[in-house]
Amino acid sequence: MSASSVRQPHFVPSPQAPSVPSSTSALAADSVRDLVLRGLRAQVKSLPPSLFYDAAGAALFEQICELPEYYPTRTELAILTRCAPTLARAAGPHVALIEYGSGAATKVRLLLDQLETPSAYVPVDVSHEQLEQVAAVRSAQYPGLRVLPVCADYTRPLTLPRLPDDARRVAFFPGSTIGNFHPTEASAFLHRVRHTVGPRGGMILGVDRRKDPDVLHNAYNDAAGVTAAFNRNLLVRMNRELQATFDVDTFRHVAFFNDALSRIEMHLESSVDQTVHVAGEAITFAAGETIHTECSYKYDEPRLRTLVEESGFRIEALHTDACDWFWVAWLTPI
Ligand code: AVJ
Repeated sequence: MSASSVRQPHFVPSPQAPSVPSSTSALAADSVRDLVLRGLRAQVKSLPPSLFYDAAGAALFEQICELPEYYPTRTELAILTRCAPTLARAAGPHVALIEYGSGAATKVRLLLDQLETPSAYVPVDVSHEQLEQVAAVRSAQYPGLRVLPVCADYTRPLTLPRLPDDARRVAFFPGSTIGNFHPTEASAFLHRVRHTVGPRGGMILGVDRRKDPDVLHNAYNDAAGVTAAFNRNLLVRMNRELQATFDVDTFRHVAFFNDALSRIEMHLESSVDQTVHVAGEAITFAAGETIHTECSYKYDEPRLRTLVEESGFRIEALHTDACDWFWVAWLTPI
């Protein structure tokens, strides 16, 4: 085991929390409270999707990925399996691979197995526990690979550890998580990635495509109710972490395709007029009022091209599946 090459996670200080203790996630308790209260005080209530991923939420998401209706994970895996050799050839030798939102870091193996002498792997994630485990396991599996975990919320600017000077920096952002960003935020994020990888860099980006609305609808309204549980877990989390008083049974999981904005929207809809307390603050709901918990944008080629090009990248290759449901895009700086 080459455990010596695993460094301690590199914590990114934020203005509110100058040092993040190693026992917690990158989202400190006070920033969770601030995010939640800001979202629930607003005229139109919303919560950021990054809050889904506490330990229970991360486990529910792993279950979602196995659902028959949830096509993105297996579709992207099929594309990556087929195209990893092509992607690895395009990326070249001595790559420093930076994965945004590494989670269980399963997909990255397909790339690491094909890359020619990869020099570093930088998993970035908010979940400290998962990050440490991933770092230890991947480091043991790939002797000679420098594993440099970063515990951070990548939706905000972050500082990376020092990488080998000769390494080509390649960002890996699979899972179509780019879909969680509104188009302007998505382009700001890609622009930051472009800056991070530099003029010789590259990016491998997973993108969910526009498709039959029924297929989309079913993927977010699974028969087993796992997506509903994932959505409602936000309420459970607030009850536990913020002394909130949500009666989970009075909130309904709602997910639909908004065609005009080309996105799936997830909401939690209150079935009654009620007042809930969150971190000591009263929040009122009218019957039928919702908390908007997630957007998942679906791209067509013109929308993707616009996004990529306004961010300083160009589309070098678009790899897709037999159903044309998903893309793995290889991007290089303009
Ligand atoms: C992790 C953002 C890609 O948008 O499909 C799955 C999250 N939400 N089911 C998605 C999710 C509901 C997922 N992403």
